[in-house]
Amino acid sequence: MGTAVTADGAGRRELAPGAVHVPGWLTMAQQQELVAACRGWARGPAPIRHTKLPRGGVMSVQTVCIGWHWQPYAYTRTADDVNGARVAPFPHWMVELGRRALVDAYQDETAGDGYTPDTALINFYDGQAKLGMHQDKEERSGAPVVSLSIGDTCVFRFGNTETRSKPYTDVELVSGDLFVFGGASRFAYHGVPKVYPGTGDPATGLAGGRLNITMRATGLNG
Ligand code: MD3
Ligand code: FE
Repeated sequence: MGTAVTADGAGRRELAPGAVHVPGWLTMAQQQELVAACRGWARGPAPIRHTKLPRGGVMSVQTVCIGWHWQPYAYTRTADDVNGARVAPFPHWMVELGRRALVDAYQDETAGDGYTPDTALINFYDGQAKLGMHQDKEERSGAPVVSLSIGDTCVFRFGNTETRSKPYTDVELVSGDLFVFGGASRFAYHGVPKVYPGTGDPATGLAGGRLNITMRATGLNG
């Protein structure tokens, strides 16, 4: 077929060096627990909001952060563009989930050793929300990003490290999917051009919309 994208028996796919998609990684029980945890963080201490952009717009996606608060284009401990509150701590159980994600994505028992994510951006997409092509480069660390998807299916667009345009690969992300972005893929452009409303299973606890959790290591102290 001449394609660089291959799947093994478990459905792992390496889209590009370091970029691994593991469909169906989360159990329904794990998805339910994550939805409940995110619902709590969405209420506070810094409530979920449409992030304000520097030129006066707002993002269509709604975001709440834990560990560190991100706003364009810096991390702080307090949500200065929301209510000034210190964000919720990054829980150790999520560090452990991130480490297991690296072990499974890279099929290497040692891949999670030394991985200590200290922030997560939790994005909520209603039917209209999308995320334009961007790079995540506020982190002072090349450690992998771990992405977990729950709820409605979306189109995830994985690009290249040079430009926000082609070449890119479109992948459907379904509830329960894991995606790890490490190595050469860590600073690639990516975005979410489309969410398919009504495709999620309400049994997750999400009646509608899409939840995405991305764990990162900021490389910051304090
Ligand atoms: C590749 N979130 O929060 S997850 C973001 O589905 C973000 O909400 C999308 O892009 C979402 O910044 C995509 C996949 C993802 C997240 C971070 C990455 C891919 C990435 C950072 C570097 C490279
Ligand atoms: Fe991103």
